[in-house]
Amino acid sequence: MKKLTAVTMPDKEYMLPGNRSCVGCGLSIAYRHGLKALGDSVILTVPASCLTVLQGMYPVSSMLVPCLNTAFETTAASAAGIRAGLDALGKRDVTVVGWAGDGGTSDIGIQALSGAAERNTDFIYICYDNEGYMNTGTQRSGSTPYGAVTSTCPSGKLEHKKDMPMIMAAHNIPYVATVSPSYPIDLYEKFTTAKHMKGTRYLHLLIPCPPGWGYDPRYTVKIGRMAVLCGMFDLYEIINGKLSFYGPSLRIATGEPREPVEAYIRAQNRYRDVSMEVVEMLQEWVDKKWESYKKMGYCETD
Ligand SMILES: Cc1ncc(C[n+]2csc(CCOP(=O)(O)OP(=O)(O)O)c2C)c(N)n1
Ligand code: SF4
Repeated sequence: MKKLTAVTMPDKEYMLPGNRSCVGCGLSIAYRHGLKALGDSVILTVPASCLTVLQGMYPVSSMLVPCLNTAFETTAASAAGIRAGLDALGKRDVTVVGWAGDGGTSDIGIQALSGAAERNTDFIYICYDNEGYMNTGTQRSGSTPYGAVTSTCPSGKLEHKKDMPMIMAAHNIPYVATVSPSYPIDLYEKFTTAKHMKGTRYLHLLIPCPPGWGYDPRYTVKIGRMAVLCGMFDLYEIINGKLSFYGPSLRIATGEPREPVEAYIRAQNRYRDVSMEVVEMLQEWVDKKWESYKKMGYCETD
C-alpha cells in the first residue's frame, strides 16, 4: 500500500470551496481532512458553534455530508438517538459522528457525552478545541488555558485547562486520540482508525483560531506546530487503554527536549498580559503533564 502523503490522500472533497469560517481558521483544515477520512456513509450531528456557521444552512451550505444541527448541550444524546434509529432500520454500516466545540464538550455537553461513553454507544465524538466560546465572542470555557485573556476573563483565566481526552480515557472507551490540523497526515490516519472501530471513539482536536488567540491568520499551521513542540498540546492515541505518541510528541517521549512554552505564549495576543511568573506556571503545568504520561506508561513506537 502507498504511504499516505498530502498527494496520495483521497481527492474526493466533502467540503466545497467557500465557507463562512474566518480567514486562517484551523477548523476548516481539520474539517476538510477529517471528512475525507470519514468518507461516505456518515451522518453528523453538530451543536451551536463556529462549525454551524462554517457549514452554513440549507440551501447555501457548501458541505456534502448529511448533518443535523442540534441544541448546544445535546450532541452526544442526539448522536445516540441517530445511532438507535439507524440500528432499528438495520443500517449498521452508517457511521454516526458528533462534532462539537470545547464549550459544547467540556462544559455544557459533558453529561450527555459521559453517559454515551458509559454505555459505549457506537459513535465517534469529535471535540474541536479552540479554547473558548469563539462563535459568540471569545468567552472563557473549561478548556481555556491559564493566563489567556477572554471577554469573560479580561485579566487572564485563573484556572488550568480541563484535560478532556484523559477524562474520556477514564471512561475506558476503546479509542481516544488527540489531533492537530497542523499535522494532517496524523489527523487523517487517526480519523481512519476511529472509523474502523466500534463503540465510543473520542478525538480531541486543538484548533488555532486567529481572532480568538490573537495572531496573524497566515500563522495557523505554525502556531499549531508550536503548541505540539512545546508540549502544550500532545499528539497521542489510547487504544484499549494503551497510550502511544506520534511524530514530534513521540520524539519528546523518547528523549528529545521540548521547546520552552514561552515562545508559544508570546506569539499570541491572548497572553499579552502574562507575567514571567505565569509563563513559569504554564511551563510547570506542561512538565507535570509529561511526568504523568510516564507514570501511565507508554508504547515507544508509532
Ligand atoms: C443553551 C445555549 N446557551 C447558549 C447558546 C449560545 N451559543 C451558541 S454557540 C455558543 C458558543 C459555542 O462555543 P464552543 O462550543 O466552544 O464552540 P465555538 O463557538 O468555539 O466553535 C454559545 C454560547 C446556545 N446556543 N444555547
Ligand atoms: S472564531 Fe476561530 S474557530 Fe471560529 S470560525 Fe473564526 S477562526 Fe474558526
